[in-house]
Amino acid sequence: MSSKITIAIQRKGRLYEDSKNLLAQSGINFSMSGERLLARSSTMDIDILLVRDDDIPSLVSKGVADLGIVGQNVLAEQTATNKKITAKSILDLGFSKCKLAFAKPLNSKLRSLKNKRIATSYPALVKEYLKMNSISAEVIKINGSVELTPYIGIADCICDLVSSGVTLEANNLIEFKTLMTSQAVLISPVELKKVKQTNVINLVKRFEGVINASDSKYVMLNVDSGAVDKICNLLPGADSPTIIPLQKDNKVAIHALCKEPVFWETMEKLKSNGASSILVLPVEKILN
Ligand code: PRT
Ligand code: ZN
Repeated sequence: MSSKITIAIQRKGRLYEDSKNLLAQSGINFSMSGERLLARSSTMDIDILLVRDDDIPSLVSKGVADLGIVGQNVLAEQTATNKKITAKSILDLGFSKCKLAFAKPLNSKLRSLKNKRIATSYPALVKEYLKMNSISAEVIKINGSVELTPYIGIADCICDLVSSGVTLEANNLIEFKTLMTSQAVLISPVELKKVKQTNVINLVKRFEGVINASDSKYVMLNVDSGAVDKICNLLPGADSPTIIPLQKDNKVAIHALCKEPVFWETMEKLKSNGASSILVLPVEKILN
Protein backbone atom coordinates (compact mmCIF):
# COMPACT_ATOMS: atom_id res chain seq x y z
CA MET A 1 0.00 0.00 0.00
CA SER A 2 1.23 3.48 -0.87
CA SER A 3 2.02 6.14 1.72
CA LYS A 4 0.43 8.80 -0.47
CA ILE A 5 -2.22 10.90 1.29
CA THR A 6 -5.67 11.78 -0.03
CA ILE A 7 -7.45 14.86 1.32
CA ALA A 8 -11.18 15.41 0.79
CA ILE A 9 -12.37 19.01 0.53
CA GLN A 10 -15.58 20.68 -0.58
CA ARG A 11 -15.80 21.10 -4.36
CA LYS A 12 -17.63 24.45 -4.25
CA GLY A 13 -19.37 26.34 -1.52
CA ARG A 14 -18.51 28.18 1.64
CA LEU A 15 -15.65 25.91 2.68
CA TYR A 16 -13.87 25.74 -0.67
CA GLU A 17 -11.79 28.97 -0.78
CA ASP A 18 -10.49 28.70 2.79
CA SER A 19 -9.74 24.98 2.38
CA LYS A 20 -7.82 25.67 -0.82
CA ASN A 21 -5.90 28.53 0.83
CA LEU A 22 -4.99 26.36 3.82
CA LEU A 23 -3.64 23.69 1.47
CA ALA A 24 -1.74 26.28 -0.60
CA GLN A 25 -0.16 27.84 2.50
CA SER A 26 0.84 24.33 3.57
CA GLY A 27 2.63 23.78 0.26
CA ILE A 28 -0.14 21.88 -1.56
CA ASN A 29 -1.18 23.48 -4.84
CA PHE A 30 -3.56 21.91 -7.32
CA SER A 31 -5.87 22.89 -10.14
CA MET A 32 -9.35 21.58 -10.85
CA SER A 33 -10.03 20.09 -14.22
CA GLY A 34 -13.65 20.09 -15.39
CA GLU A 35 -15.92 17.81 -13.41
CA ARG A 36 -13.14 15.49 -12.25
CA LEU A 37 -13.41 14.50 -8.60
CA LEU A 38 -9.71 13.90 -8.16
CA ALA A 39 -6.97 16.49 -8.46
CA ARG A 40 -3.29 15.74 -8.07
CA SER A 41 -1.12 18.24 -6.22
CA SER A 42 1.50 19.77 -8.46
CA THR A 43 3.80 20.45 -5.52
CA MET A 44 3.48 17.40 -3.23
CA ASP A 45 2.67 13.71 -3.55
CA ILE A 46 -0.93 14.21 -2.44
CA ASP A 47 -4.35 13.64 -4.06
CA ILE A 48 -7.26 16.00 -3.45
CA LEU A 49 -10.83 14.68 -3.62
CA LEU A 50 -13.26 17.46 -4.53
CA VAL A 51 -16.74 16.50 -3.31
CA ARG A 52 -19.89 17.79 -1.60
CA ASP A 53 -19.27 18.57 2.05
CA ASP A 54 -21.91 16.00 3.09
CA ASP A 55 -19.81 13.19 1.58
CA ILE A 56 -16.62 14.08 3.44
CA PRO A 57 -17.31 12.39 6.84
CA SER A 58 -18.19 9.11 5.14
CA LEU A 59 -15.21 9.16 2.74
CA VAL A 60 -12.86 9.74 5.67
CA SER A 61 -14.59 7.16 7.91
CA LYS A 62 -14.19 4.54 5.17
CA GLY A 63 -10.53 5.45 4.70
CA VAL A 64 -11.07 6.54 1.07
CA ALA A 65 -9.61 9.87 2.22
CA ASP A 66 -7.00 10.11 4.98
CA LEU A 67 -7.93 13.68 5.90
CA GLY A 68 -10.98 15.84 5.24
CA ILE A 69 -12.14 19.40 5.85
CA VAL A 70 -15.76 19.82 6.92
CA GLY A 71 -17.97 21.90 9.24
CA GLN A 72 -18.42 20.58 12.79
CA ASN A 73 -22.18 20.91 12.20
CA VAL A 74 -22.12 18.38 9.35
CA LEU A 75 -19.80 16.00 11.21
CA ALA A 76 -21.95 16.15 14.37
CA GLU A 77 -25.24 15.61 12.51
CA GLN A 78 -23.89 12.64 10.58
CA THR A 79 -22.21 11.10 13.64
CA ALA A 80 -25.54 11.32 15.48
CA THR A 81 -27.38 9.73 12.54
CA ASN A 82 -25.09 6.99 11.29
CA LYS A 83 -22.95 4.57 13.33
CA LYS A 84 -20.62 4.12 10.36
CA ILE A 85 -19.47 7.74 10.61
CA THR A 86 -16.47 7.26 12.87
CA ALA A 87 -14.15 10.02 11.56
CA LYS A 88 -12.81 12.26 14.30
CA SER A 89 -12.05 15.94 14.38
CA ILE A 90 -8.30 16.44 14.98
CA LEU A 91 -7.79 20.18 14.42
CA ASP A 92 -9.95 23.31 14.59
CA LEU A 93 -9.28 25.32 11.44
CA GLY A 94 -10.76 28.65 12.54
CA PHE A 95 -12.81 29.43 9.40
CA SER A 96 -16.46 29.04 8.35
CA LYS A 97 -17.50 29.94 11.89
CA CYS A 98 -21.24 29.86 12.51
CA LYS A 99 -23.76 28.59 15.03
CA LEU A 100 -26.72 26.27 14.88
CA ALA A 101 -29.46 28.22 16.61
CA PHE A 102 -33.19 28.21 17.29
CA ALA A 103 -35.11 31.20 15.92
CA LYS A 104 -38.76 32.26 15.93
CA PRO A 105 -40.85 34.90 14.14
CA LEU A 106 -40.45 38.37 15.68
CA ASN A 107 -44.15 38.48 16.56
CA SER A 108 -44.21 34.94 18.02
CA LYS A 109 -45.26 34.43 21.65
CA LEU A 110 -43.30 31.18 21.82
CA ARG A 111 -41.64 30.83 25.25
CA SER A 112 -40.47 27.23 25.18
CA LEU A 113 -39.97 24.48 22.60
CA LYS A 114 -42.47 22.19 24.37
CA ASN A 115 -45.00 20.70 21.90
CA LYS A 116 -43.77 23.03 19.14
CA ARG A 117 -43.00 22.17 15.48
CA ILE A 118 -39.32 22.81 14.73
CA ALA A 119 -38.11 22.90 11.12
CA THR A 120 -34.44 22.09 10.57
CA SER A 121 -31.83 20.51 8.30
CA TYR A 122 -30.22 19.09 11.46
CA PRO A 123 -32.93 16.74 12.83
CA ALA A 124 -30.56 14.41 14.68
CA LEU A 125 -28.87 17.25 16.59
CA VAL A 126 -32.20 18.89 17.41
CA LYS A 127 -33.67 15.56 18.62
CA GLU A 128 -30.55 14.97 20.77
CA TYR A 129 -30.94 18.45 22.25
CA LEU A 130 -34.65 17.90 23.00
CA LYS A 131 -33.92 14.52 24.59
CA MET A 132 -31.14 15.91 26.77
CA ASN A 133 -33.47 18.65 27.99
CA SER A 134 -36.52 16.31 28.33
CA ILE A 135 -38.58 18.41 25.93
CA SER A 136 -41.16 16.77 23.72
CA ALA A 137 -41.59 18.53 20.37
CA GLU A 138 -42.05 17.70 16.70
CA VAL A 139 -38.97 17.90 14.47
CA ILE A 140 -39.59 18.54 10.77
CA LYS A 141 -36.69 17.83 8.41
CA ILE A 142 -36.28 20.45 5.70
CA ASN A 143 -33.35 20.52 3.27
CA GLY A 144 -33.31 24.18 2.25
CA SER A 145 -34.94 27.56 2.89
CA VAL A 146 -35.68 26.56 6.49
CA GLU A 147 -36.20 30.25 7.33
CA LEU A 148 -39.44 30.33 5.27
CA THR A 149 -41.21 27.50 7.13
CA PRO A 150 -42.84 29.55 9.92
CA TYR A 151 -44.50 31.75 7.29
CA ILE A 152 -45.94 28.93 5.24
CA GLY A 153 -47.44 27.49 8.39
CA ILE A 154 -45.48 24.28 8.69
CA ALA A 155 -43.35 25.18 11.72
CA ASP A 156 -43.52 27.33 14.86
CA CYS A 157 -39.79 27.93 14.89
CA ILE A 158 -36.60 26.84 13.15
CA CYS A 159 -33.14 25.58 14.02
CA ASP A 160 -30.64 26.67 11.37
CA LEU A 161 -27.10 27.88 10.80
CA VAL A 162 -26.51 31.55 11.49
CA SER A 163 -23.38 33.54 10.75
CA SER A 164 -24.00 37.25 10.20
CA GLY A 165 -27.69 37.04 11.20
CA VAL A 166 -28.77 38.84 8.00
CA THR A 167 -30.94 35.92 6.79
CA LEU A 168 -32.84 35.77 10.09
CA GLU A 169 -33.34 39.52 10.04
CA ALA A 170 -34.50 39.53 6.41
CA ASN A 171 -37.11 36.90 7.30
CA ASN A 172 -38.32 38.65 10.47
CA LEU A 173 -36.93 35.91 12.67
CA ILE A 174 -35.17 36.30 15.99
CA GLU A 175 -32.68 33.89 17.49
CA PHE A 176 -33.47 32.64 21.00
CA LYS A 177 -31.10 29.75 21.74
CA THR A 178 -27.79 28.39 20.43
CA LEU A 179 -27.61 24.62 20.05
CA MET A 180 -23.97 24.50 19.00
CA THR A 181 -21.19 26.69 17.64
CA SER A 182 -19.34 25.41 14.61
CA GLN A 183 -16.26 25.97 12.47
CA ALA A 184 -14.38 24.02 9.84
CA VAL A 185 -12.35 21.13 11.24
CA LEU A 186 -9.76 18.72 9.94
CA ILE A 187 -10.98 15.14 10.30
CA SER A 188 -9.22 11.81 10.02
CA PRO A 189 -10.22 8.14 10.33
CA VAL A 190 -10.18 6.71 13.90
CA GLU A 191 -7.30 4.52 12.85
CA LEU A 192 -4.86 5.75 10.26
CA LYS A 193 -3.26 3.24 7.94
CA LYS A 194 0.26 2.60 9.31
CA VAL A 195 2.11 3.43 6.08
CA LYS A 196 0.44 6.83 5.98
CA GLN A 197 0.91 7.84 9.61
CA THR A 198 4.18 9.75 9.23
CA ASN A 199 2.98 11.68 6.19
CA VAL A 200 -0.31 12.58 7.89
CA ILE A 201 1.41 13.70 11.11
CA ASN A 202 3.82 15.91 9.16
CA LEU A 203 1.03 17.43 7.13
CA VAL A 204 -1.08 18.14 10.23
CA LYS A 205 1.95 19.93 11.73
CA ARG A 206 2.06 22.14 8.63
CA PHE A 207 -1.66 22.93 8.97
CA GLU A 208 -1.08 23.80 12.64
CA GLY A 209 1.80 26.03 11.60
CA VAL A 210 -0.40 27.96 9.18
CA ILE A 211 -3.25 28.31 11.70
CA ASN A 212 -0.98 29.43 14.53
CA ALA A 213 0.67 31.93 12.20
CA SER A 214 -2.63 33.45 11.11
CA ASP A 215 -3.23 34.83 14.61
CA SER A 216 0.42 35.76 15.17
CA LYS A 217 2.32 38.94 14.43
CA TYR A 218 6.00 39.81 14.62
CA VAL A 219 6.42 43.08 16.50
CA MET A 220 9.53 45.28 16.42
CA LEU A 221 9.91 48.50 18.37
CA ASN A 222 12.48 50.73 20.10
CA VAL A 223 12.36 51.86 23.72
CA ASP A 224 14.54 53.25 26.55
CA SER A 225 16.28 50.33 28.25
CA GLY A 226 14.60 51.25 31.55
CA ALA A 227 11.15 50.58 30.11
CA VAL A 228 11.82 47.07 28.74
CA ASP A 229 9.83 45.16 31.40
CA LYS A 230 6.82 47.45 31.14
CA ILE A 231 6.75 47.18 27.34
CA CYS A 232 7.26 43.39 27.30
CA ASN A 233 4.27 43.00 29.61
CA LEU A 234 2.12 44.86 27.09
CA LEU A 235 3.01 42.58 24.17
CA PRO A 236 0.10 40.13 23.70
CA GLY A 237 1.06 36.46 23.82
CA ALA A 238 4.80 37.12 23.54
CA ASP A 239 6.88 34.36 25.16
CA SER A 240 10.42 35.57 25.25
CA PRO A 241 11.17 38.76 23.32
CA THR A 242 14.61 39.44 21.90
CA ILE A 243 16.29 42.59 23.31
CA ILE A 244 18.95 44.18 21.09
CA PRO A 245 21.02 47.18 22.29
CA LEU A 246 20.96 50.19 19.95
CA GLN A 247 24.04 52.24 19.22
CA LYS A 248 22.94 55.48 20.86
CA ASP A 249 20.77 57.01 23.58
CA ASN A 250 20.66 54.00 25.93
CA LYS A 251 17.88 52.55 23.82
CA VAL A 252 17.10 48.95 22.90
CA ALA A 253 15.10 47.30 20.13
CA ILE A 254 12.53 44.67 21.19
CA HIS A 255 11.55 41.96 18.71
CA ALA A 256 8.73 39.62 19.72
CA LEU A 257 6.47 36.97 18.23
CA CYS A 258 3.01 37.85 19.52
CA LYS A 259 0.69 34.84 19.38
CA GLU A 260 -2.44 36.92 19.85
CA PRO A 261 -3.87 39.71 17.65
CA VAL A 262 -2.11 43.06 17.95
CA PHE A 263 -4.79 45.74 17.75
CA TRP A 264 -4.32 49.48 17.20
CA GLU A 265 -5.22 49.95 20.88
CA THR A 266 -2.23 47.81 21.89
CA MET A 267 0.08 49.81 19.61
CA GLU A 268 -1.22 53.08 21.05
CA LYS A 269 -0.62 51.79 24.57
CA LEU A 270 2.94 50.73 23.65
CA LYS A 271 3.56 54.22 22.25
CA SER A 272 2.17 56.00 25.29
CA ASN A 273 4.49 53.87 27.44
CA GLY A 274 7.58 55.04 25.55
CA ALA A 275 7.86 52.73 22.54
CA SER A 276 8.70 54.24 19.15
CA SER A 277 9.12 52.99 15.54
CA ILE A 278 6.56 50.24 16.23
CA LEU A 279 6.35 47.75 13.35
CA VAL A 280 3.76 44.95 13.24
CA LEU A 281 4.55 42.33 10.58
CA PRO A 282 2.49 39.36 9.39
CA VAL A 283 3.80 35.85 10.11
CA GLU A 284 3.36 33.31 7.33
CA LYS A 285 4.29 29.99 8.93
CA ILE A 286 5.40 28.71 12.36
CA LEU A 287 7.02 25.34 12.95
CA ASN A 288 7.42 24.52 16.64
O1 PRT B 1 -22.84 21.74 -2.14
P1 PRT B 1 -22.40 21.29 -0.79
O2 PRT B 1 -23.30 20.23 -0.22
O3 PRT B 1 -20.95 20.93 -0.74
O4 PRT B 1 -22.50 22.58 0.17
P2 PRT B 1 -23.71 23.09 1.08
O5 PRT B 1 -24.58 23.93 0.24
O6 PRT B 1 -24.31 21.97 1.85
O7 PRT B 1 -22.93 23.93 2.17
P3 PRT B 1 -22.42 25.44 2.15
O8 PRT B 1 -21.32 25.60 1.17
O9 PRT B 1 -23.55 26.41 2.10
O10 PRT B 1 -21.85 25.50 3.65
C1 PRT B 1 -20.78 24.69 4.02
C2 PRT B 1 -20.51 24.88 5.51
O11 PRT B 1 -20.21 26.28 5.76
C3 PRT B 1 -21.65 24.60 6.47
O12 PRT B 1 -21.84 23.22 6.70
C4 PRT B 1 -21.17 25.33 7.71
O13 PRT B 1 -20.23 24.54 8.40
C5 PRT B 1 -20.46 26.55 7.14
N1 PRT B 1 -21.24 27.81 7.25
C6 PRT B 1 -20.79 28.93 7.85
C7 PRT B 1 -22.49 28.05 6.81
C8 PRT B 1 -22.80 29.36 7.17
N2 PRT B 1 -21.71 29.88 7.81
C9 PRT B 1 -24.08 29.92 6.83
N3 PRT B 1 -24.34 31.07 7.17
N4 PRT B 1 -23.38 27.30 6.12
C10 PRT B 1 -24.57 27.83 5.78
N5 PRT B 1 -24.95 29.10 6.13
C11 PRT B 1 -26.31 29.54 5.64
C12 PRT B 1 -27.43 29.22 6.65
O14 PRT B 1 -27.93 27.92 6.45
C13 PRT B 1 -28.46 30.29 6.31
O15 PRT B 1 -29.22 29.94 5.17
O16 PRT B 1 -26.36 30.93 5.46
C14 PRT B 1 -27.59 31.46 5.93
C15 PRT B 1 -27.37 32.33 7.14
O17 PRT B 1 -26.28 33.18 6.96
P4 PRT B 1 -26.29 34.65 7.62
O18 PRT B 1 -24.93 35.20 7.33
O19 PRT B 1 -27.36 35.43 6.90
O20 PRT B 1 -26.55 34.49 9.09
ZN1 ZN C 1 -23.82 20.06 1.79
